[in-house]
Amino acid sequence: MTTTAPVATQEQDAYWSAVLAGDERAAYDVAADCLARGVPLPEVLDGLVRGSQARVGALWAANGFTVAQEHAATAVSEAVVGRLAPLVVTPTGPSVLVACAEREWHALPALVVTHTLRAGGLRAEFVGPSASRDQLVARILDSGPRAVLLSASVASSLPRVRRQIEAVRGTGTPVVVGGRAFAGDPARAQRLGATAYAATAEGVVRMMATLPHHVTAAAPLRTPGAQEARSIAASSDEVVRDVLSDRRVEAALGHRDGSPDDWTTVLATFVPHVVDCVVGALLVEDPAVVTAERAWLEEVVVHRGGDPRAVDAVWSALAARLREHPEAAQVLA
Ligand code: B12
Repeated sequence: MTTTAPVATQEQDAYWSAVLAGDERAAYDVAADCLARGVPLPEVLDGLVRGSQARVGALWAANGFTVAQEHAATAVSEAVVGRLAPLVVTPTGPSVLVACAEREWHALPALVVTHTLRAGGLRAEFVGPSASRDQLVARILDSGPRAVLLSASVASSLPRVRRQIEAVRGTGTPVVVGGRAFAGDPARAQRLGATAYAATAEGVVRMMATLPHHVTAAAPLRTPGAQEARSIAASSDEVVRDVLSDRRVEAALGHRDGSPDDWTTVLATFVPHVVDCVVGALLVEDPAVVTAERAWLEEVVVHRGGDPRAVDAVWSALAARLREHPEAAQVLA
């Protein structure tokens, strides 16, 4: 890699203006100019794409962006990443598969990871968001990668990351996990049975030589929390339905106008995510998974003119619904 020439603030601003204008061509030009003046691809992706997506996330949370604007901004960066990719030298190193957990729709983080790995010399293949276990195992058997990398952005994906880890380890392939769902904590990865955790794609490139060539099947999770997690996950649709029809929650949400940006819609659509976060917290033995989500959700509701006590109502209804699960009750306390 060449000497680091960081992305300049003016370039970040120009990229952000292009994203706001939905101008994919202008956004690409900024990124291509950075590459042309010697900024390495990983830095271009980090400074422009990750930087811009962080602003998107902050704006959405503060009610400065609608869901539609969030999608439009993400689409610009996805297109830019796709167009930049062929500009990088074709790698010849070990091959790796990059995948998202089932129902994990944050493709852009995994895409950025894929291209950063390629820039680091690995032959990385991205199998797309929400990869099913069958699809993933079939691809592993076809291509025999040196390792599988799983990306999870939402904490509610942690239970399905576990399922993917079981599937990947069943093929004997090492599995490295990363993404915001881990909140930088390797213990979460270890409790799920991953071979390793990496915070960045560069970290994966560095650890490649030390990864085992063959791993054994994942041992079953036997903690009391894991047992509860299985039972809650098996009835999660019912749990969500019961929470949404709880009188406290119905009263707190009141009349709902159905708009995707209305706080009542936002809160109601988050209930499945919260239930899966509880399951995830039990598996990784970390209540912070749930407390972090609650604090953020309160902020989201308040910024939309809603009453934060509505979030309390969801938590109380969920705690009441899960009262026969002592570990879950502790996580929600
Ligand atoms: C865009 C976006 C979406 C888009 C995604 C579209 C797409 N095509 O990707 C849509 C609208 C679909 C979406 C939906 C949701 N989202 Co969203 N989303 C975001 C947002 C704003 C940007 C994500 C992004 O593109 N990041 C850019 C990449 C480049 O950066 P990154 O994520 O940090 O990834 C880097 C590292 O984490 C690491 N990395 C990532 N994966 C891996 C894997 C490995 C192996 C390694 C080594 C490293 C690694 O390297 C990456 C590159 O540098 C984030 C906020 C944010 N600041 O990131 C929220 C965010 C991820 N979303 C969030 C939530 C809650 C949701 C929803 C549940 C909301 C809802 N109720 O509908 C759903 C869940 C959908 C699902 N099941 O997947 C939360 C997650 C909180 C949590 N921990 O649970 C976030 C963090 C918002 C927040 N709280 O601030 N979202």
